[in-house]
Amino acid sequence: MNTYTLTDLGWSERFANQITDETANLTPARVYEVQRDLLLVLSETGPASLFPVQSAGDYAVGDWVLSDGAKAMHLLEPSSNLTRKAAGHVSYQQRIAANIDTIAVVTSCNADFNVPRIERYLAMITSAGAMPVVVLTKADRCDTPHDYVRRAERISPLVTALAVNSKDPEDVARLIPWCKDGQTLALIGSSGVGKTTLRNTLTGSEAETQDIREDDARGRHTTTHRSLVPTPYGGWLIDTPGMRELQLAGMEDGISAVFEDIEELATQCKFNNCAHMGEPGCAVQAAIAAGELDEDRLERWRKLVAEDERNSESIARQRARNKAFSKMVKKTVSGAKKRKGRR
Ligand SMILES: Nc1nc2c(ncn2[C@@H]2O[C@H](COP(=O)(O)OP(=O)(O)OP(=O)(O)O)[C@@H](O)[C@H]2O)c(=O)[nH]1
Ligand SMILES: [Mg+2]
Repeated sequence: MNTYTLTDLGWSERFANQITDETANLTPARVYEVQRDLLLVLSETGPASLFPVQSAGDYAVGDWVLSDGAKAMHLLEPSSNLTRKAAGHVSYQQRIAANIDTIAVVTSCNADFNVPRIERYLAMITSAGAMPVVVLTKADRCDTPHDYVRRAERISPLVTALAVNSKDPEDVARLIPWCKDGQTLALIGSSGVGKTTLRNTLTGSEAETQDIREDDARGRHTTTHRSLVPTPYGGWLIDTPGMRELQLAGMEDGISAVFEDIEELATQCKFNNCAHMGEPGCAVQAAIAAGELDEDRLERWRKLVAEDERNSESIARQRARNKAFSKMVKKTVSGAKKRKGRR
């Protein structure tokens, strides 16, 4: 692997400002892969592996850490932080990637294209503090790729969408502005949409890709871990495994941004606490009646707001339980030490 300057790696004043007198003797390094008990990092002196001082789940690909040569002693506050509620019946927020400037929602011009899912991703990306783009792959397999571009851009003014054949370097070159000169671009989306194919075309790598199932266009979860790789344009790319489950938590601001039209209408309702369920003077229902707002979109907004609230509450409850438990453990341990001391 080449060596890079800190600027090449995406370092900025924002991170430099977090260095204190106590940490001034440590070396900045950027995480390119999080393994179970090890962080793989890049610094000005080249690649290295570091032991995490916190649990591995506290780190994400793209993070900046300060290293003493063997351990990641300090984790710097990221400029953007992509998370989701961890999959399954657990209540915590899982970190996916950090310090990403732009996140591409990758979906295909086929049965994978799904407006509710794109809305979810957009809320996640906006809450993460990154800029979203929608990349519509497999344009070469579709007669009307521009219909997909229009449908994606209609979702929100936040969306810039482009249709590409992921195997065509000329098409894929349209992504270069987001992954050049120290900029980081992450690719997220379902399995089989062509994230790794885009990565291979952009970076000239040969990471494994696999055909999708013919019947329902679903992928086979070929990529199994997240990694930060250099592009030939002086920037960085994060390829991710296709996500099976995508639940929101703590993303109220992202939902508001994606559904700004509804939230704006809601400010014009007669009652502050209008539930838009048929109250008099409801601007949201009036917009539906006038054909200016899609009723399904209102339902999707309600669903995401409720899901985000539910998950945020269960995460807060779990945190409180963990805190109470560790307090109890500390008390028991210190009680035992005191008793031992008295003997
Ligand atoms: N014709 C065509 N095929 C594509 C395009 N993009 C991806 N493919 C094919 O779609 C299949 C899946 O692509 P991958 O790049 O493995 O998909 P992925 O998003 O990385 O999938 P996971 O790693 O499972 O999350 C492969 O057979 C690719 O060759 C495209 O734009 N056009
Ligand atoms: Mg892949």
